[in-house]
Amino acid sequence: MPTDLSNRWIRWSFEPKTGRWSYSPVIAGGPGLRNASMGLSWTSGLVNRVWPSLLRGVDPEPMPGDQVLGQAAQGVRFQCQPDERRLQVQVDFAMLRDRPLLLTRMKVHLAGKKPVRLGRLGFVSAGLAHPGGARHDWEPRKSESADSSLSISADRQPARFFTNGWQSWSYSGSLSAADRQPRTRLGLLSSPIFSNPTTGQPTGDGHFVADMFGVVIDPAERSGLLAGFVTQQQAFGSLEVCFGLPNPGLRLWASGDGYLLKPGEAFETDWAALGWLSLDDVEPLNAYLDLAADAAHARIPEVPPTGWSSWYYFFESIDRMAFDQNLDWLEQNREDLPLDLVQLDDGFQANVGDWFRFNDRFKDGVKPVSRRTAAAGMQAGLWLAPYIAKPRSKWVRDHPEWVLRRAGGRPSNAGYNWSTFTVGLDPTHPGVETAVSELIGTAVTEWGFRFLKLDFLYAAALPGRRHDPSTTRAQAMHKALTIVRQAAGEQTWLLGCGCPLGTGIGIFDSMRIGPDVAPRWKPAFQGIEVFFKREPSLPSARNGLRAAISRSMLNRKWWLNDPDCLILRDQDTHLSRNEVQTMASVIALTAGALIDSDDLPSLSEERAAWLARLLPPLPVQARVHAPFEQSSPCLLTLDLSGPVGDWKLICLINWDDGVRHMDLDPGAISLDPKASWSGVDFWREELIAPGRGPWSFDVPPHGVRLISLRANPDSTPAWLGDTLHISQGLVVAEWGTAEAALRAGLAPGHRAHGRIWLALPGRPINATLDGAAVEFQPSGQGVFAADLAVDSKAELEVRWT
Ligand code: 9PG
Repeated sequence: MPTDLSNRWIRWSFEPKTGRWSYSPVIAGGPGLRNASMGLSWTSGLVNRVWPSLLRGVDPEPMPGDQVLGQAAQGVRFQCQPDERRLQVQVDFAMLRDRPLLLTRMKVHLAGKKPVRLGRLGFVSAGLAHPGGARHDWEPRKSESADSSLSISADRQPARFFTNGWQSWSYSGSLSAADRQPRTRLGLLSSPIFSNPTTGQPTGDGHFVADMFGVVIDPAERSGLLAGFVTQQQAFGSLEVCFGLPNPGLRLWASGDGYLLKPGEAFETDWAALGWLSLDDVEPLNAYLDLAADAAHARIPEVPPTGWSSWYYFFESIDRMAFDQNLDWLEQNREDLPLDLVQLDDGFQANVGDWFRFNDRFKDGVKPVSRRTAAAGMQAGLWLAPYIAKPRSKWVRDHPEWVLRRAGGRPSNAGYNWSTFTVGLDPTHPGVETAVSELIGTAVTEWGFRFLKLDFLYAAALPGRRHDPSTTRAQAMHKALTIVRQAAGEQTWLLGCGCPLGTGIGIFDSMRIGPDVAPRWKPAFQGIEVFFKREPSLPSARNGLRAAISRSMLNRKWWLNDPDCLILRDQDTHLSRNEVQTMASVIALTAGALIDSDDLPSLSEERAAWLARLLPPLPVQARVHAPFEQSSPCLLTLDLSGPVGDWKLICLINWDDGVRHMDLDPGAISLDPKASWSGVDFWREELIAPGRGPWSFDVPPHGVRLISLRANPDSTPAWLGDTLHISQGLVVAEWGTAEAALRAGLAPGHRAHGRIWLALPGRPINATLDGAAVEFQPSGQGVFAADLAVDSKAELEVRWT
């Protein structure tokens, strides 16, 4: 267990007597290096004292320079004594001046003559003690100084852990100390897909792991400890936390993956980061997320993609005719639904691993696909999975040496998909590099796609022997992604999918941040839910939407989030009307990519109208409430403002299978409890009558209540809400009132229809939209509603008595 401080770890312990944390670096495979320990005191995020006093055997030096990762920093360096193999470890600790984070990294240098293979590089291994007191203060309160146990597991509100999953599809979210780490029960069919083998999959209660970063949460103290890695380009980082008393613990390590360290050479890890955070900050992870973004030069496009994908209706059976019919529909309906991107997914290629030939459904290849899409005024997108292959594919048969293999020569298992066990390709092999570069280059320049969805990328990071034995899996992954970015060019939009997250920062413009959605709420296999419904990463609307929320903080920090597609149809689906509304609400409010995946020509008028109401995408994402305290957060809020004033969008989500009664307290969403509020229920198209709150809502199973609230104005007229656009007010671009009249410039940006609600001082007597009469009906309490059909721009005039 974690507190068992074997000699494979850096030892991290808290000394109650001195109030100091100490580190003893020990490197995997080597015997104990001399003890080196230090104490750090941290107040308000600034270094105020570093004690080099507890050192035994090692003299710390000041770390050269005053910057780390481009940030002002101050640090110390420990050069540990070489062991008998003349393997020498250097450990740096640095504190950033402007961000409340402690950074540490390790460098291993081999002076001896015999090569060494690197195992785990341990950074932290400790029983976890919460020092209490101010949240950036690493010194104990005097009264608590004897307590070095896990004081955060207070009975009232037990500790929690936020886990970040290995790749796009892996489970992420907050877990309580009584939970177990979510994992697949499909064993070798799926584990290689969803989990990092060097992270492990614990099975006990309160025993958790995370990839790249995680947060230990103390709900009672409203604080948390972030532990993770800033970049993932050198060695994949893992975090393990165990809440089991009496031996709670935490460890953080980087995986050397058997990297062959040659005489005279050195290996350096990515920087790890540790920091206390406050749950009451609007985004507690910002310091860490920003640092990681800066360190890897994150790409954050201004505008999220809107579009259509072939996958979630046609799946692999997409053909040219179906594609063209959808494209034609988009062209014909452009005035109502101006979507930018048309993305052909899996199903055109001869085989996964045979990309330069096409199947019978795409006899003429995909060039006509991009050409027709461009002619229709849209951006063409193509799906490719360059680092995974089916075992009988051309690439594998022609080049068995490209395949990642285990020691005995058997291919590493990339998981079961497309009715077979798949294999991963070795990006350190020059043949793979050439082939993938050629594929990507051809797709962009020859086939004409400036948007590529690159899928199953984790397969490049499978464990296995590599052509270059002096490569960790993270370095191989980073190489794989650098190859595709270089081949695609800077101008191509790259969407990462099935990708180990950290390595994708700086490469991808958008990133899938959750499991696949599906036209059903819970996962199933061939229609059977029984055994599969609890699977955390199998395709299902629930799994996809939960991740869209739990990873929403990554949006516009590391890339634009891709929450996966909207499935809006009311036939060929198991999704209920409520479930579809939840999907539309969550995908729109998290404000990442907005891609529909239905057969558009067969979409009902109602569902096409729902899609139109999500366009254009919201300019900012909603705030997720209690993301670290709830495994399935159920409240999103978004503050908006425009010419009609300020308002708040509120989305209550019911993840349960039965109706849930949910109370909404004005204070909890920062509304003045003394003011009177009114608004509109978007999906029910109903007025929320003026009142003070608290409000109670019955939220249907797997459904939402999406409402706007605005302070009742002292003087009317006022815009109370609308169903023209999900924002309930952003369509109003101009707003002017005179004595007994108002003029509103409406600019939905496309043809839109819906209802509006106005609070008026008198009964409307004359209302027009671009000169044509509009009829208002009273909704009570001085509110009047009208149905409008607006061209991309229109002027509304209302006069009253
Ligand atoms: C195409 C699809 C779509 C989809 C991708 C990806 O075996 N699996 O666990 C598994 C997970 C996801 C998956 C396929 C298989 O879907 O996310 O959008 O592009 O590939 O094949």
